[in-house]
Amino acid sequence: MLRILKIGGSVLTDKTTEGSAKLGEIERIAEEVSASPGDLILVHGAGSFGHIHAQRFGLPSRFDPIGLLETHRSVVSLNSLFVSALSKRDLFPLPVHPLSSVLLDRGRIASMDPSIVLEMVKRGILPVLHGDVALDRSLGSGIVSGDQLVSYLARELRSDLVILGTAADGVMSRGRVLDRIAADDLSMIEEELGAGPGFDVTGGMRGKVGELLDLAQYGVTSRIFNATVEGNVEAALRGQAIGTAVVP
Ligand code: IP8
Repeated sequence: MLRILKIGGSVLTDKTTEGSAKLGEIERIAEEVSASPGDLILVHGAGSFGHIHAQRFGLPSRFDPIGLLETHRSVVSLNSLFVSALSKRDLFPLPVHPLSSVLLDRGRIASMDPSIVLEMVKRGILPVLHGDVALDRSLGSGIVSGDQLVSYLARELRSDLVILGTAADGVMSRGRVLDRIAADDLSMIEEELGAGPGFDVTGGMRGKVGELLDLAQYGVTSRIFNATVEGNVEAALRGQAIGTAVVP
């Protein structure tokens, strides 16, 4: 059973302050991942290690090689923190950097070789991808969100479980968490899908729901849950139905 887990940048970092990692949360999540062994691809968001930099350099609308380098370097440093925490638990993680493995076209993944991460999983490795800057063959520079990576990989690799840990309990409407959401419900709740606190260049909850509804078109159900609540990452990895299901 192949699982894909994304942990949002708002869980791992303080999105209001540049480069501030929540080290205790990174350790806790690594621990919860280690408590649910099995085939897994991990993706994480950029949080305050990417969105603030991207905004400063005018990415993705401006092609700025220095901005690409600075933003990438920063996200890689968050990736290294996460990979270190995972490797302490003998999860055999390896970083996979989208900048050098993804080509975008107008902001969407035009090419990426999913067989690399699949081969890692087959060999007992835990691939750890992240939201990143990338080259865009039409626009020059681009940003590939962790959410788009999840949607792409889940579709290409036919993942059995797709779960996104955020700092919210799920998709909210009128103050309560929705059990499920399908494409037809989107117009009803669109106004409520705001951005969370801090900087975000990839659309916050709105971007996330959009990517997962895209994935749902291929018949794949995914879940958005609160990864800041202790025990939830492990429960979601075990297939427990928490948060909001995004359904076909
Ligand atoms: O945090 C964004 O990835 P996300 C990547 O998954 C950058 O949306 C570089 C801002």
